[in-house]
Amino acid sequence: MESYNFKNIEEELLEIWEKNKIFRVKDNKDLKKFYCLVMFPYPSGRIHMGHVRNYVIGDVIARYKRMQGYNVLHPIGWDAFGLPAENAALEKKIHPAKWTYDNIDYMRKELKRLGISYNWEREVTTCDEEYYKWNQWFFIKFYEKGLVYRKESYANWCPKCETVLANEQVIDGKCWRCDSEVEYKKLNQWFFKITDYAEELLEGHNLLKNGWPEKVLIMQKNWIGKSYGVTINFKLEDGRDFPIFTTRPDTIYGVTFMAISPEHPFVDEIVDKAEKNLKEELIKFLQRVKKVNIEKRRTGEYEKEGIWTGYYVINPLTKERVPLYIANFVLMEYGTGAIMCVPAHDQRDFEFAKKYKLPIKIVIKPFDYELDPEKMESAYVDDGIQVNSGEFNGLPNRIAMEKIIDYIEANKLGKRSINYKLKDWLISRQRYWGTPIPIIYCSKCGIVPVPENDLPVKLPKEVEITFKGGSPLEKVKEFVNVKCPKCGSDAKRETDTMDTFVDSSWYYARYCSPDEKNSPFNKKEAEYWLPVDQYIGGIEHATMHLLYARFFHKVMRDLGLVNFDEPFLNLLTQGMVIKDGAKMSKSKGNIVDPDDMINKYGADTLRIFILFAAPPETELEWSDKGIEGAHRFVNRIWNFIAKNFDNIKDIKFEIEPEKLNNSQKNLYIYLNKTIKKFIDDIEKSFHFNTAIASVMEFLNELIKYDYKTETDYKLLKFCIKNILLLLNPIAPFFTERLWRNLNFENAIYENPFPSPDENYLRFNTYKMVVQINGKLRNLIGVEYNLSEEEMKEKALSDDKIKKYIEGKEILKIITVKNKLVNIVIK
Ligand code: ANZ
Ligand code: ZN
Repeated sequence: MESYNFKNIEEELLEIWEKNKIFRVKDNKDLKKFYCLVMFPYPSGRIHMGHVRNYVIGDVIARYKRMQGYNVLHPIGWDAFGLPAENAALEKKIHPAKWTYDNIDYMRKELKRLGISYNWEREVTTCDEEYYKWNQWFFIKFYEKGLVYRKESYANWCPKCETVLANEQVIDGKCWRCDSEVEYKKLNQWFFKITDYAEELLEGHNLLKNGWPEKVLIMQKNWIGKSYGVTINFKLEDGRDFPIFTTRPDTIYGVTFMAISPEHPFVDEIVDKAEKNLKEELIKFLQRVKKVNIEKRRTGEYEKEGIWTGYYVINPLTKERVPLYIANFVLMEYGTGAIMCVPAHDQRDFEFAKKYKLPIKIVIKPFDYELDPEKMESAYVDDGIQVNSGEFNGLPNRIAMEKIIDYIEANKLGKRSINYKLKDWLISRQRYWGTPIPIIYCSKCGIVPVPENDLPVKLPKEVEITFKGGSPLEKVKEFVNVKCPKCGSDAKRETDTMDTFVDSSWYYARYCSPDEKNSPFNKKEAEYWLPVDQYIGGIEHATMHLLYARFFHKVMRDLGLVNFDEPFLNLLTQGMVIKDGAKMSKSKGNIVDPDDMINKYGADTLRIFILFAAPPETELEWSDKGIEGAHRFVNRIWNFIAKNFDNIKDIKFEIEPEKLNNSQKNLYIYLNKTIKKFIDDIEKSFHFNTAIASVMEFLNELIKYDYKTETDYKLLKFCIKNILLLLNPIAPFFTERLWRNLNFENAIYENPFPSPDENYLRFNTYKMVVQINGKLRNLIGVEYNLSEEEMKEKALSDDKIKKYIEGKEILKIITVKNKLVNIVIK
């Protein structure tokens, strides 16, 4: 047999696969289906190791399921709109479209070289008109359902470049290009009403709790941020209502001041009516606070500041009169934009009270010690007993809470309410390389959606990308000027494009029928293929993408396009690939390029290394030794087969296990145990690393065995056949080459995945000798072929042995396979 030449093998097989289109789905809806989806890449230029990991994991699952008889949909596409293409256009003077499609062509080749078994004929590219047309269609459907609206909202604005900046273009509060101080500007922008689905997005987690990682569900839950509380009507001194939202009504007797957001509508009145000195101070304060990036204000990474307004507010329970502040930590977008402040029991209020010398009044006393407001260094936020709280004194605060709420509701001072942190999804981008928002502004008819028949609103090709003077589309007159579809008078197009997260919110459905002309996807195809059985991608998409896609799915359901509730039944989030302890990045100079590795070791080796180095969900540390180890493993299998090739190539075999002698039987059992472990590791949690390790161990046994008789060789060939089948999803090239060399029946991937012979899953037992310092102390009955670890564990957990070693220090433990364990103690 020839020696291992991965380059020839991989090139030759790629050609055969491509020619025969072997990974195409079968057009037979009676077959049981499996939809294996990987998060599609942004075509940035080259595949990186993170992609390799994601896509290799997906490929192994797809190939494994195919061999188990499923009709597998394993598609790929390109998340192709986005800002980097515009950066490239500016820097390199290439059109964003050319840059994008060139990158796609290059990356497609790279993915093919990795041997990923995609259904290439179903490729979807989001910047194609046939794709983004449906983004626009969805926008209009959402609009008709009242799920889209336009609102003035703040955006990052660079005064010098005269353009809106995305959050990632604001670096330390400055424009990434010209370093000017970024300002905050109010613009009319479009929103998707995801908040209408907040409750359902939470409830849907019940369907996902077995299939999704718990941490992703927790991240989504926190992101949605449901809070149970009360809206309480405080009063201004003139009797006007002043509603606030609180989750801690039990602290209402401890309110010593109130605060409103700088954006609160009442602020205008306060400024208007203030006398001269205060007015000036207020205006200065507001100007300063409103410059702080809203993200920073949301996360609280800034010094808490406020200013007294001159107003007082009356507490409806105590009738006390407390001062009203404008405070930068109060957000207009949450609750009512106004809060009651309890410095003794809320940390932010505590810091604020210290800074402005406001009183601290304790109303919840810890169960076992006294608090002294003078000496407190932080707020007491835990449970306790109610004090200074009128008729509620002496009650545990959780009980007082319910009673206080009942009292408030009974006396019409407020009512129970629920708030969500989740905000509506701002989809407007003042950029070129995205889906044009299909809206027309007519001076007579107002906002007019583009009629369905006029879709797609095509992105004009001729455009100048300058990052100056507003959105690029605004300057394309032929695009902007249009006749109103309703009344025919002169009108203007919306020039914003959509957030690219819209594109990725439904792409998985498009793969079911990528050429569908009359709707975003064909209903019958979708009924067969959806939901996605296994989704694989990065944890960084836990909130935005995975929440947006779930939202989209629910709207598609309410539009009658699908008839089930959740799009992704199972989710696997793979860990990062790191090198020298850090994420691979250009700036750190620690990038390992997948292409280089394929040139040096072949795709099979790279795939094995990626899967063997760590279980999928944890971080994977790149190691040159590791990839060499993987390469040796492939060579070891190859060379072992080459060495025995002449002895086994013509053997036709049928194994009759009951006729095997003892050592043959042992080998046969070993094989079955290996198959069982391999399948268990994959089925339980895709632990390919331990699955591969068990094949490595088995290979060692196989190599050690002394082959003499014809049955020995028959058995060897049988074992090799199974090893090749087990490893085929993981390393598809060399296993297929060897399969062909050995003339096994059919193409390797057309064979069923091995399953263990249930009658041969336990080794015979023997009496394992356990010595302590060389002296025989016990004989324990155990199975043959335990690993070193297993032998030690059996010895150490034996009751008799435990007595001997109790309280002694174990210096070392020596094992002799299938024979003895010697424990050396001090
Ligand atoms: C008084 C109080 C006392 C509060 C106490 C907490 C502890 P979550 O759980 O996140 O919903 N709050 C309400 N609206 C706000 C806004 N627009 N901007 C900033 N803070 C706001 O938090 C609810 C609590 O956050 C509310 O309960 C309110 O402070 C504050 F010992 O009211 B609390
Ligand atoms: Zn009109």
